[in-house]
Amino acid sequence: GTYDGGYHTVDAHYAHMDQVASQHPDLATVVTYGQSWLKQNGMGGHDLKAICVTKRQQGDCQLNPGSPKPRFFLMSQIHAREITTGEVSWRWIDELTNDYGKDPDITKLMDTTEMWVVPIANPDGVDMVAQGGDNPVLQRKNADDSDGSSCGQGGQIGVDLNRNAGTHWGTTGTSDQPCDEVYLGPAADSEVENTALEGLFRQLYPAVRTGTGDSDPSPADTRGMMITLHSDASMVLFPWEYDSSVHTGNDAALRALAGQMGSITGYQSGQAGEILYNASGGTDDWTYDKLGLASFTIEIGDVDNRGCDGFTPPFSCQDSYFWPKMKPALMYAAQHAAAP
Ligand code: 0X9
Ligand code: ZN
Repeated sequence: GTYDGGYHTVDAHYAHMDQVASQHPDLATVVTYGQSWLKQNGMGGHDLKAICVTKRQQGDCQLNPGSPKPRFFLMSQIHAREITTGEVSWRWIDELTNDYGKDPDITKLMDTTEMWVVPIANPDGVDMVAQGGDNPVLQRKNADDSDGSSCGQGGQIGVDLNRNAGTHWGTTGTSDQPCDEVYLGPAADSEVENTALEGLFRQLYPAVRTGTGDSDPSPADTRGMMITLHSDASMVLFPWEYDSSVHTGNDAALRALAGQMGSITGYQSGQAGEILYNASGGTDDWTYDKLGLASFTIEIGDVDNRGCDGFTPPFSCQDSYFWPKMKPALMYAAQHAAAP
């Protein structure tokens, strides 16, 4: 189903992924990588699902880190209310599968690279958003209320999954109050949505980094890139996001790639603390820290003042504005997944 003028529910996203895979069995494979908090606790909820999109040859789209093709990983809606981001993933999946064999750039990309997509990283949260219908509920976090079951007016249950990852956990930009929007959770990686995602990352990418990061000069894994989509600040961000006074050992390469995506989109680029705020425990710091991936947060926004700002812009903005801008940025990124 849809809500608020056309935005897709979790069930609609999952049906879309299954439909693409059955229509293009040589181009798309759906993988279940875990269960949401509500599902694990027998209260409804959802499986956690990814789709691997590539012109499949032997060995492709398998859950092992030895894939012959480089992997470009795109995820969205880890913050449930950032509903533009899931729509961008939807269109990315369609573009890759519909234009294979028609558009030479897509064909080349599909022949050489695996595109992994998790359109809905936080399905329980997205259900809450969609239940508001034409007035979406602005739920950011997941549905884990075990730390504070009633938050009252102005509060919001759940853990901020983008503060919960086990990398410099709890050092900056977090709250330990369960009803706050940036509640970091009771422990690093306490949330199943994150541990399942991290398990998927570990199955897809070899761990090439050893230490904990900070001053580790080893190069980013040249076989992978991860982009997590957020909204709506019009920025391209890269690690370290927990503290912009610390640069990664790959600062020049990450900064150059982010700058390119910034010029394609018109967005600012930098470490979070340079242009937004420091915040620890995010997905991008985790995939850089643990796996050495070239990792980015893209904050989709209305940088051109097209009447498309906020978390719930008019649905027509998706096709008229966001997708035409994001497509070339994602193409550029995916084409550089092999050699960031
Ligand atoms: O605060 C966030 O999690 C992101 N901004 S949002 O308005 N979408 O909530 C920015 C995240 C940047 N990355 C990390 N801090 N790891
Ligand atoms: Zn966000």
